[in-house]
Amino acid sequence: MNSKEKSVNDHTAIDNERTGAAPARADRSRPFPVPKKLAVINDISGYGRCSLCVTIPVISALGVQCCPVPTAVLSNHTGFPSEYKYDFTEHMKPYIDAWEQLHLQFDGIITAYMNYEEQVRIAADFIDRFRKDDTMVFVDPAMADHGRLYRGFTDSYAGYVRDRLIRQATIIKPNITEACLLTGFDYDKVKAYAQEPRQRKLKSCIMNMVDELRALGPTGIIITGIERQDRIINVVAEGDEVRFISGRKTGQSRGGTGDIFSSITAASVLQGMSLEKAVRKAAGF
Ligand code: PXL
Repeated sequence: MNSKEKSVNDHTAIDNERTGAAPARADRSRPFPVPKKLAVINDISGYGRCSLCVTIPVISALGVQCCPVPTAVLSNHTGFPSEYKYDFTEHMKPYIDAWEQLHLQFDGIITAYMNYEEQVRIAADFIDRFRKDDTMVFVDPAMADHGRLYRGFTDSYAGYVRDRLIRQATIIKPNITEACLLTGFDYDKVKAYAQEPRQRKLKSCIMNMVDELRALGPTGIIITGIERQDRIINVVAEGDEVRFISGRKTGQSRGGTGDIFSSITAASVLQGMSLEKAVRKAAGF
């Protein structure tokens, strides 16, 4: 192949990537499956089965192309007593600019673990630049669990995520700690309600929380990890419907559960599954 032919072919490949069109093939009778593309803004934690290390294989296994935007490279997640971290903030902008030069577009965008408010700003800008009319924007606030912020996060981070990301989202997936931080509800009170024999107070409190989150803009709201005796309740709100999905608790909760949950839910919705069914699938994994 001469160099001119090669450059034309390279362009065709880029155009096909961008538009989702099937490349020219000798046999046009067989359909060419073009995977949906999901950009994922998250860190790489080498040890601890979380973030991009689980997101990439899970999304790929579901037949969706995962396109990572790394926020940092860590030796392990911050649930361990210490870690080495290489922050990627200053590289995110040129990395994203390079994608824009190729006119890439995505069927879905997931935002997850970020460390700094500057990264939240970059993620919000990424959504503005890369979303199409029908792009699903899936926001996992990824900042806290079990009533506490992850190490390294400041109290102001929740407000920043709410104003910059939740307002742009199609679907959000806070765990119950993050939902409390985003809405100002008292985590300990919700936890106590969840232990009461009757669920009336718990449900009324969660419904108020859902209303507050819905008022910010997202049409799909998933609140995960409400522990009630030996069960875990996940809440799914879509349109006016709110469902409480209860499943058996299996073993201890581990870091990275949220990333797997987001990956399965987002990839399944992109493949045409209803939000409720996608959440049931993710919860059963
Ligand atoms: O998925 C949660 C997560 C992701 N990335 C890092 C984390 C955590 C949770 O602790 O520390 C670096």
